[in-house]
Amino acid sequence: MTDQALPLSSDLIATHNHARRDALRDDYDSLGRSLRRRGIDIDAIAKQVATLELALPTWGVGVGGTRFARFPIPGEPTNLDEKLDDCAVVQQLCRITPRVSPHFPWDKVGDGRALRQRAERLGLGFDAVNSNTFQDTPGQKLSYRHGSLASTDRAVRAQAIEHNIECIRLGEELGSTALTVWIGDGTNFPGQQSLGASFDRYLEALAQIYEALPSGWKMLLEHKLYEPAFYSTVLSDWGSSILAAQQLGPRAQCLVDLGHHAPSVNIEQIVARLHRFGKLGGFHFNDSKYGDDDLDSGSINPHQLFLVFNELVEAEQSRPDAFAPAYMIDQSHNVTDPIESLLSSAEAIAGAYARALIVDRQALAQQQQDNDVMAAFQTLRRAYNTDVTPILAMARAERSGAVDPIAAYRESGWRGAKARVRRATVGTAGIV
Ligand SMILES: [Mn+2]
Repeated sequence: MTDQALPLSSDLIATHNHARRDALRDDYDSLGRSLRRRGIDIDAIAKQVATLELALPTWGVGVGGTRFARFPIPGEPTNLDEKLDDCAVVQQLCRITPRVSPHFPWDKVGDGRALRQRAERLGLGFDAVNSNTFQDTPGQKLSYRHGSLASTDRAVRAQAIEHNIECIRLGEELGSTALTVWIGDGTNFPGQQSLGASFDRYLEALAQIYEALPSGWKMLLEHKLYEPAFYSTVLSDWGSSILAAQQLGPRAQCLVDLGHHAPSVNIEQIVARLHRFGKLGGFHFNDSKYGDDDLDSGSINPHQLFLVFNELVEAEQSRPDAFAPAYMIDQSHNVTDPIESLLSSAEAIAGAYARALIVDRQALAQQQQDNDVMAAFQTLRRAYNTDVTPILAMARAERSGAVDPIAAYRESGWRGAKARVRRATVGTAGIV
């Protein structure tokens, strides 16, 4: 075990928690009594909530942007080391984000093992690695302008396959066990490509990457309805995704990003379907109003987040042996301090999980069997209306996290201190 050197002082968090200890105990005990009357053990819920693990994407700690502009803030991370430091701050305060998900080639470093050790000292591990064939990298031989894994050009496909295999090799050095593949391949014009043949080329390329998976690894296929392609996208929906995953084999699974669906699509039902067929491999959390907005989790539609977790908990409890999805926060923080957004999002996701855990599933099953519609709805509604804040705060405090993570972060003065030592970044357009 490597000696840890966490970024924030443990005294700072202890002092923060001490000032809030009595009020938290009061709120927790009060909620505990209320839940006990409903036959629920609050300590068991707190213990289960503490097992939640959300990966942080390395790109999530930088300030994002739109296709119009990016507005940097002083003290934002400028390299992978600094990104890891910021991820470690998030983990230290909330205690449910123990792993980082890197993106290659953005995060490419010479010595993966040294990077892994550095992360371990910060209390972090590595989650799924993400390949990138949706843009060209300086020095790259062939362009992805007309596609990557589904390109009509065999040499371009070979280059994209090789990049994915390289990601797996880098991931092995970091201790990762999954490769997430999202491609931007698709078309902007009817007739631009054969809709059938492009999917065939994609499957053929994926099969070669699948063959290169080390033992114990999974390949996660992330679908997205549109953008950057606006007429057709090769892996556009969960139907295409499960077809691809089923054709590839058991180690290929589907990854659901909340923002990658048509408006109004019932995402919780997709979760249930994918799990039913053993293909629910991962989840990317964010929120949206119009499209793939990458807003903070639970900021627009917290009820949907609850309903998604209701299905995830149902899946977890019904077939625990077949349930190990990789969870990641996948957002673009354009107008907030990214650390604060990640803390707020982790809280929203953990809150949705806690509410789903207190659903009376036995009663719900009986009400569904009896077609007692209103009672079944009220069973879900009662759980959703429960303020679980004290459970989340207690689960954090008991593991040396902060009772109020955003307040503790502000008390630490982290960003201001980093603004004095990190170089200023440039506000280029069009980066997420
Ligand atoms: Mn995503």
